[in-house]
Amino acid sequence: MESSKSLTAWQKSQQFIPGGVNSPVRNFSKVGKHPRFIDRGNGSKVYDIDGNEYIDYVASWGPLVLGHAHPDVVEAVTVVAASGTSFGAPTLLETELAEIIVNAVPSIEQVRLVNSGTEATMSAIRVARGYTGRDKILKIDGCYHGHVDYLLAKAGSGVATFGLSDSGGVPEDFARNTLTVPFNDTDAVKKAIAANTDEIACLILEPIMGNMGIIPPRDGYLDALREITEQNGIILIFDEVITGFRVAFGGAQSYYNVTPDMTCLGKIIGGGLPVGAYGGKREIMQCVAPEGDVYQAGTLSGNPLAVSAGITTLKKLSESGVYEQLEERAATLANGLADATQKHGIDAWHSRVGSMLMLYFTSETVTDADGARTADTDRFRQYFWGLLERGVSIAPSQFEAGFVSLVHTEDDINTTVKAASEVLSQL
Ligand code: HOZ
Repeated sequence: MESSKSLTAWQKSQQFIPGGVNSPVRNFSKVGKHPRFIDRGNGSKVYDIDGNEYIDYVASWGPLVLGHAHPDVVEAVTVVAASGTSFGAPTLLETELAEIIVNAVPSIEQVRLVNSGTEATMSAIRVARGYTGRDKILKIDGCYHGHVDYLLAKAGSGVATFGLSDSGGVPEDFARNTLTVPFNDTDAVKKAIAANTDEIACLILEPIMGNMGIIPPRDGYLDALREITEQNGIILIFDEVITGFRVAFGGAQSYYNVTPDMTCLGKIIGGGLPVGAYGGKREIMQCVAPEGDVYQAGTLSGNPLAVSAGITTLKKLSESGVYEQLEERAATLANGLADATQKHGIDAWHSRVGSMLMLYFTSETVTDADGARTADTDRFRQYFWGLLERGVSIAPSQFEAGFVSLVHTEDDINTTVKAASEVLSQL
């Protein structure tokens, strides 16, 4: 497959941008060779600058549940842009998006829009600390909540991809109040709380881990966390930046019927434009300035373009049959991949919740970050390139997620399974 234009583009971008990319995993360094520079996307496909076509399961790392350049999203953004791209003043669109979110997500009575998932988690934790008057926070090994200083300890996504335990540039003091426990382990949570009585402001987690591959919660795990945190006056925060409006219209909390105190959103609610949001019980959100003394602000927060793309996307997702279609297509893909690994005698763990999925190259059952770390990343590298060379694009890391969107056709899924089977037969 010809990729000389991408190679030249990458050589140039590295002169001006660290690693030639604006987010680390994109530079393909953990799978080797060079990244493909994308020219355009349409529906389920992306096209690189050498003219290659790929069936895309990266979906901009989750937001593009309607696929690339959905005509309604493009029209909404175009119409809004013609009236001005930013005002730094309230608009009716912001209330419209907030109302949709409040009506959809069980835990959210009030919501504040920001510009990224990182801002959302950072702000939610500040609010939880302000509300409780406590400093310590509890996070889960392998959960990734953006690049907030004190949340990079034992984080997933790029931190896991590059094998880092945490990030340089974060003073020890900043992470002093971050406690970490394994996923799917309620005893570890109880122990951490017992050792820090009345000191923990919040427990933050991805209810379905989506930055270490895909790791679903065990039956009863989220319910147990709800109970334990409630008993101890700890704010339970679900980071639903990936799962929000992805696994169900009301997110993982409605999928599993467990309501946290606060929720962080991003990705899908911006329809492919930069966005984030955090919300929760009215009483807690009333701590946010100007109602309360917890400060958080942003010049481009509630940006009209992002908000209009988000509203259009969420309206489409509210139509009947949408989540059933995502489930059916993703199940067909996951089953096809499982059959292929079995047929070719490959040790694999297949993980899927709704339209999020991951194939781990391991003989272990993956129920937490340590399980995910047993995966053979060299095998993943070969699998990744085999797929890419056959016109199928997945995230360039074992520790990210694959996303099926509403525009993936049966044909796309069959082509993908056929390509994967060919690749697996050669591993
Ligand atoms: N680390 C994020 C996904 N888990 C974003 C990756 C990117 O956009 O490059």
